[in-house]
This record gives sequence, structure tokens and C-alpha cells, in this order.
Amino acid sequence: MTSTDALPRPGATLRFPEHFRWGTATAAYQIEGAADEDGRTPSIWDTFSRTPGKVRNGDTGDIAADHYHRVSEDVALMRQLGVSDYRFSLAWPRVQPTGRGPALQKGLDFYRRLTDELRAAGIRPVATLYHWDLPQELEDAGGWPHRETAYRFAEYAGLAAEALGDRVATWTTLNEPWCAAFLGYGSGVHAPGRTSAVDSLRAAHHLNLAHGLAVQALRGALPGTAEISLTLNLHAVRAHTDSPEDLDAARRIDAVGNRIFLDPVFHGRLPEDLVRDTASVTDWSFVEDGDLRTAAAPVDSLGINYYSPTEVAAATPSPPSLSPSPWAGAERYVRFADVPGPRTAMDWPVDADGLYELLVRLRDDLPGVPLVVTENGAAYEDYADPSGQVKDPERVAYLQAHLAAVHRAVEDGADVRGYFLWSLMDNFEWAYGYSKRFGIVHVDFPTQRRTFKASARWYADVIARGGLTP
Ligand code: GCO
Repeated sequence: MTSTDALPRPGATLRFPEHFRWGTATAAYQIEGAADEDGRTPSIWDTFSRTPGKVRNGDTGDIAADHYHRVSEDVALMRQLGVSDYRFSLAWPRVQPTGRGPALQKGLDFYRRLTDELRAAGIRPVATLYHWDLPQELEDAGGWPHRETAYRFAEYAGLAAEALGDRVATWTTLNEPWCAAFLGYGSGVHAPGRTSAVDSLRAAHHLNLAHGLAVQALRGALPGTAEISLTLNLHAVRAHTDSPEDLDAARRIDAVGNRIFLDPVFHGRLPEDLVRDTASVTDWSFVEDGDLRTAAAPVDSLGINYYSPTEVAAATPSPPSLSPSPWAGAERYVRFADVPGPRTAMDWPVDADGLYELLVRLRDDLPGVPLVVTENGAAYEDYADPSGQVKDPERVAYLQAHLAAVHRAVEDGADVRGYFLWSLMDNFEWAYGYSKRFGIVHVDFPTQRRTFKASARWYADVIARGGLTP
């Protein structure tokens, strides 16, 4: 016992509420690997990453961080961090290969093992049902623009809940339906790489429908105490100036980027301005009677993924852009302004005020809905130095600023229940492959060696003290 150990830890000057949830987050395709093991069938991300030119360096999730074979080691890392929660996702093609028919017990056994180890370590399992790995067979049958996919998702949700309902503490139906719909079917930079404005809007609606149907399936299979949520990457939209034109441009992006999900899920309606803005793209006749009531199935909390703000200005309507856009119906009327200040390795602006702005907006727009920051973090050019240490001071600074923003929002009345850091470990960063490192644990992929970065030790201290000293 060294002398300093005997001293009481200096108290945190920004203390979080007593039962605040401190967690880390990952996703199946980004960390598991074992892509063809134990009956798992290809997802759209297996197909997409194996398509030349789609993912940097031709990286795939075939091995990733090999988490499928390293559950005990990785849960031990989380125990060392002291996290109360671990947010992960179930791989649909592992639980229900091809997206139809009975559940696959070997696939479920992996998640039984993972959740058992988490609970033995005193960590709450927070399971996301859909973190983008749609079974390829369902994409071949039409994918998210196809209504049937929503019913297939509800069936999968029921199978997962029946098998794991006694192990999982919080069920999240979807992660970032905006990315799944608009990057997957609009700009095409994510799987399945389709580029159709109307399909991206159809996909968004069917994801809302799928969410509501899955909530029904979960409520039917789970005990009444189960917590059910949805995670959205809401855009912290700012107008470049307060001119009417720029304010209207920001409204457009808020409609197609945020309220396209918030309004159906929390108000059972489509945003009227969105329907007007997209009249040249679709008449929304794919929305059937009852769909919006289904989408509005009550949830117990809303997850928010935040990384950086979005600044929007009006653009003189240009001819239809050649490159496909994720902003159906808006792309010709807006341009994205540069947000000044430091950037992360993703070239995303570092601006914690955007997180504060988002949380207090939801405090006002969704009174009574508990919030959890289900993802926040940053990529930087991390490496192990000759002593084997991975020092990441920029990430610590980023995390400090964003946790201080969460604290400020809580002080101002936002009902934020937890913060899950993205990510536990370096992993497959979608179209960037392994070139971007978001982890607080460094992964040397050739050897799969895990090393705590300085940010991991910093986060463990924040958790131990229940807050931080900026
Ligand atoms: C997302 C996804 C994560 C990403 C992270 C960094 O929010 O886009 O949930 O899978 O890896 O956000 O881009």
C-alpha cells in the first residue's frame, strides 16, 4: 500500500446523479469476427465489405477484434474499468440465419455466454437488436424499403427476447435508423450501398414500423419490468446565420434527419413539413393506416448517439446533384457549413456544446422521456509507443468536454440516466475499416492484443469517483 493510496480520492467537482449508468458500447459486426462460424449467415455488411472499393483497404468484419473467441478477456477489461453497463448488439444472422425461421441455438449460446459473464461481473447487459447487420437474404427480398422486412424484424425480436429475456436488462430495438436508411439506401456509402431517395424514405418508414412491431413483440415476451429503448443519432442542427433562408435550410435537415424518427415514434405522426419537402420524391402512399400508431409504441428511454454538430446554410437550388445524397428532398436547397475548431481523425468538429443543445432540446420536446447518451467518443491516430503505452490526450480532452456538457444538461433539468462511451475497443469502423480507432482499449489487430489507453484509466477514475474534475 503506497502512501497516496491511503489518501481519500479528491472528490469530483462535477458529480453525476447517484445511480447514473456508466458504460461502454460496441456492435456485433464491428468486433465479433467469426463471420462464418456456428451457422452465422452473411449480413449486408459481409456482402458490402467484401465488395471491392466499398471499404477502405478492403477491410471486412471477418475477424474484426475476434471478440467471438475472447468474451472472458473482454468482460474482464470491462470489470477493470468498473462500468455498470455494456451496450452491445446481437447479430441478427447469428440468432436467426437468413432472417426467417427458428432461432439458431449455437448463435444464441454465444449471447447466453456473454450475458452470463457480464452479469457475473456485475455489469448490466444492454442489447441492441439491430446495429445494421440485416441478413442478406432479406435484402435480396427487398431490404428495408420493402414492408415485409419490418415483420421479419418483429419475429426476430420475439425469438431473441424468448431466449435472452432473463439475461438482458435493456433492449434497444434499433441503432441509428437514420444511418441504416439514408447511408444505406440514399448515399450508398453504407451497406447495402443503394442510391435511391424514395427507397431511403421507404426504409426510414419501415424502420419506424419495425421498431413499433418489435416493441410489441418484446412486451409480449418479456417481464413487465423490462426496459425497452430506441437509439437515434440525432443531428445537433444549427443554422449558419439567423437569416430566414438559413433557418429554413436547418429546418429541412431537422425534418429529414431528426423528426422523421422523433415524430412517428414519440407522437404517432409524420412531420408535415417533411411530407411537403419530399413531395417531388414520394407521395408517402407506402405509409398504411395504423403504421404510425404502431411506430408510437411507448418506450422506456431514448438513446442518443452524439459526435459533432451540423451547421446548415441555404443553397441556391442547384441542378440535381450528381453524387447521391443522404438528405432526400433537401440536398438541392442546403449546404453544410464548416464548424470551426479542432477536428478528430474522422475530420469531425470537436464541439461539446452540440451535445448540450441536443439534450436540452429533448428535455423540452420529450418531457418525461429518460435519456441515455448511448454513444459518444472520438477517433484519433493512436499507437503504442516504444514503452508499449498508448497515450491519447486528445481523446481524454474530448471525453472531458462532452461529459461536462452532459453534466451541464443534467444541472439544467435534462433527465439523462447514463453515458456509454464509444467505444470499449478499437474496431471495424464501417467504410473506414480498421483505419479509424475509437476505442479506449487499443487493439493490435495482427495479434489481437488489448492495451488500456490513457483514456481507459481516466474513464475508470471518472466512474470510481462518480464524476470528473475538468
Ligand atoms: C454510429 C455507429 C457506430 C460507429 C460510431 C463511430 O453511431 O455510427 O453506432 O457503429 O462506429 O458512431 O462512427
